[in-house]
Amino acid sequence: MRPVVYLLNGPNLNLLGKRQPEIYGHETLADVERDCRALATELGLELRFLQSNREYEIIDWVHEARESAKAIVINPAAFTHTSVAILDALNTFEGLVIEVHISNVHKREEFRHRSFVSLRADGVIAGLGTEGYQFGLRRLATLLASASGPKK
Ligand code: DHK
Repeated sequence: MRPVVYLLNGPNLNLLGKRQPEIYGHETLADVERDCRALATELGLELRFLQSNREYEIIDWVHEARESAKAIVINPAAFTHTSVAILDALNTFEGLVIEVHISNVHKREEFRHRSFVSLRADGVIAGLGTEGYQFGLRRLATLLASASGPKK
């Protein structure tokens, strides 16, 4: 069975491509989903690609992932900097967590420098554009393969 990976996107990322393209680029979320799905197939991962503007929905998806997923890639967007609740949810998840930011949050306003989610993340990617999601998936595939041992 292919390992399940949840890829979660937070608020306003549904507007990717239209929203401040000078910061977040011209690719839409549908473009990102298409590319991530193609890569996940290549890497042998089963992808659940989700986006919500509602904090509780992201928390519910993390709870869902507890039951079925080996890893979570999460761009919590603005919730990165505010949500103890998402951090608490991620702390109940036993698999790998990769945090992705499209922009380099450290080059931006000070309030974006702090991430609650980084207190749990196994890896953090920032400022590599929407390609960051793909780097995250590649890294997970490597880690999951080494965790499952050599193939018989
Ligand atoms: C996306 C957002 O919506 C912001 O609130 C974060 C993040 C940065 C990103 O770079 O993907 O501060």
